[in-house]
Amino acid sequence: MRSLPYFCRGEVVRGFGRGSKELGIPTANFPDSVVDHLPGDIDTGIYYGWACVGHGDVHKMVMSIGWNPYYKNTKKSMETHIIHTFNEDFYGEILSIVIVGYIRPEKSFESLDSLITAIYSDISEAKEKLDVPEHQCMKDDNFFRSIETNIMNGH
Ligand code: ADP
Ligand code: RBF
Ligand code: MG
Repeated sequence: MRSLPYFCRGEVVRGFGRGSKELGIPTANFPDSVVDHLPGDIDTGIYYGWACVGHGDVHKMVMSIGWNPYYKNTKKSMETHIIHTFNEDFYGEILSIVIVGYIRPEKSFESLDSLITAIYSDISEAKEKLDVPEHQCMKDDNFFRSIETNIMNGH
């Protein structure tokens, strides 16, 4: 995928509310405007990278891009699970992410439990892969430190 690393940011909007309630794994959803801007060579699937909420710290993340075949969604979504415990929800805040690598395609599962097990395995894989120096340096990218300037300049 030639477009990786892929940097983007956008407001955190409401999804179906299933992430935390049904799976115990909250995912911050991007609006359609961000989803529609994805380059054509970024396929649907599960990815890992770095994420930051507003001016906060940069954390590891895993994300799902696509139609969530287990739920048969009709709208493509980009959902980020930040590997960090937040005390409060952050709907309406600006989420900045960089996608650095691909894990697997989206799948449908026999049960909710097997979907949850797959997501936990994605989280461990992401944690491990993001520790290599090539990916660690992305965490310190200026993109995460100059949010106002970047927004003013339309990036
Ligand atoms: P929705 O369907 O509205 O996206 P979720 O159940 O997926 O609902 O919950 C997502 C919301 O949970 C996020 O928008 C954010 O405000 C909050 N949240 C709390 N902790 C996290 C986290 N570690 N990663 C992502 N979102 C989180
Ligand atoms: N949904 C699927 O239907 N199939 C998947 O393989 C799948 N993998 C996911 C992997 C990760 C790391 C995350 C964060 C989500 C994944 N989801 C998948 C999306 C999940 O169904 C979705 O987050 C919830 O439905 C809440 O919107
Ligand atoms: Mg969500």
